[in-house]
Amino acid sequence: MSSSSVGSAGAAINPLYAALRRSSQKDGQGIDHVLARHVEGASHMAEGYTRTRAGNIGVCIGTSGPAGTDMITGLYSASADSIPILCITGQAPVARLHKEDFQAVDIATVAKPLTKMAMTVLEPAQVPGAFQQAFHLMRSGRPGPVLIDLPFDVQMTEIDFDPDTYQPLPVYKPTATRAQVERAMDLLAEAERPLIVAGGGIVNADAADLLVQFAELTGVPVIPTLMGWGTIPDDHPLMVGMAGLQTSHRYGNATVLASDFILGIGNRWANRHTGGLEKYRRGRRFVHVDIEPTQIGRVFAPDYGIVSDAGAALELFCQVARERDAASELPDRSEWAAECADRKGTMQRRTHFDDVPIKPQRVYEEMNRAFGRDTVYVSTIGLSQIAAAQFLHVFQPRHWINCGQAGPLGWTVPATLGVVTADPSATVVALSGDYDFQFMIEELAVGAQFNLPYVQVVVNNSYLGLIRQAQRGFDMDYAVQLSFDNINSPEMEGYGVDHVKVAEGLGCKALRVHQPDDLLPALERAQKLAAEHRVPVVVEVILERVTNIAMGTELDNVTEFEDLAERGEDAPTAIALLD
Ligand SMILES: Cc1ncc(C[n+]2csc(CCOP(=O)(O)OP(=O)(O)O)c2C)c(N)n1
Ligand SMILES: [Mg+2]
Repeated sequence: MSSSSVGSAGAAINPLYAALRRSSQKDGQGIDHVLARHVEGASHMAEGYTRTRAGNIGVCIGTSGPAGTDMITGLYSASADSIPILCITGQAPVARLHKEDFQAVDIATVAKPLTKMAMTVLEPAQVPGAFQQAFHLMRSGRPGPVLIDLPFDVQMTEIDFDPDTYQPLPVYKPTATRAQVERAMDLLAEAERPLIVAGGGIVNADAADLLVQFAELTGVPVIPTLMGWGTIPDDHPLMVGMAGLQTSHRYGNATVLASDFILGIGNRWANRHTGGLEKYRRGRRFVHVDIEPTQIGRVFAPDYGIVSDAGAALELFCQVARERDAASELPDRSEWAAECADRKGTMQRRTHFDDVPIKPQRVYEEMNRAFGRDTVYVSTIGLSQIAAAQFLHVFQPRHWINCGQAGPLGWTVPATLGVVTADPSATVVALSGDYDFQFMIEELAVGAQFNLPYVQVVVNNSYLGLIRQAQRGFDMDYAVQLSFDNINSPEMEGYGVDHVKVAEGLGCKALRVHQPDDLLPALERAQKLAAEHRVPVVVEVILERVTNIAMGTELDNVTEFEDLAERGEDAPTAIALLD
């Protein structure tokens, strides 16, 4: 089997690169390598690679000193979202570590709080054990990243190691007991308006099918979190919306507020999902299932907690539900589910606007038209990402790939390259605001060099839009503008950076759209260009500079800045059509 690594070379990691080179020459059996243009980019590529398929672990490699510190953001983003990546750094020779050698930073200490293990291997004979432990930890319990730091002389030393008899350590995953699941089912049975909150732990456990089975068996509607989006298809009758302050649906929030019980599985009660806890908790009971014992009770004390891998718990939940169903002991939830479905069918936001410059809502409407059910979306943060979660549709797990907790700008391009590397046959569409795109735009060259085709939508409002909107509360518009007169591209009309020229300069194809009716043809053409040239294709959409996207501070006070949908034609690509 061949596997993939990304990174950027440097003197202190050359011995490892020498071994990689020998490995990659082994005719499809070795480890491939993709050379990143920025080492932070390598760390996000590794994340994208991991997030694409169950069992994947992306490996990012850098030299000593600044390469390690560059990758810290990737370690943060990975640990925050429970994503295993292996980060390998070069280091000064062991005898020089205390002497302030060139580029000898104590990266293991720097990385410690962001990893499950961060280790400078001081003895060459410990190298196999360090890697064995790394994979054991990355895969066990709550998954997360590991950093292994290899001093130059440790890399150079020959040791005895027999790969033929090497055995990975068993992976540890706690499992719910039957008694625990029975107890949770009893609490569920006592509720009148129950919901399941489905988190990213279900994606990590590869257990979306079990979630849907359990929801169908019990008839209990599901609210996916942003990290769990796709665990139940958007058009499933029991998918009743996302809840939260930003990346949420009006009907999702209304349904959470109408509920009297929530079974959270593989979720972490993120503050942008719950909003104020007083409002979120009042009038409802909670059961929390999580793989990490110390997550239970971290945000608030649930009425009942179960420490379990989401998949193992859902197996048991399905089993108990099936038995109770056979004994006619399951409550009928059809009226409550119909009420939730009714909200989904009526509480929609308007997307159909003909304005020029284009309003962002229209972009997502056209993306829904252009891209099919199998599309894998990748995004980071900003008004762009928030609106995407409100308006796009996701039908499968791992088809919304997002750094939910950390949200580092610049993540989208490199993470998407990792996704395409992991699944070259997938239809991949990335979405960036102009600022996110500019943070790590140089990685486009990696896509051009290594033939990693995808469609990169850039919604350009020439603003740090989310921060501009947040500054309304301070009555200011300060240091958030990206606009200037570009002396080389007067056609940008004050929007500043000419993303089309930059993308072309980096070896990609690029289109620019000004008119709403040109969006669909441009998105379709971009897909064709990607397939033809096998490089990233950028679609830059010139947006209205100021559009506020719906958000709030509590589930019941989300401000709607635009008109709501009243007729089907106002939101023609919504899942449940009006009229
Ligand atoms: C590294 C980093 N710095 C700052 C932020 C804070 N931040 C979040 S969104 C945002 C603005 C994003 O602008 P853009 O990508 O153009 O998206 P828009 O909101 O305009 O759609 C900023 C500065 C961040 N998330 N990451
Ligand atoms: Mg912007």
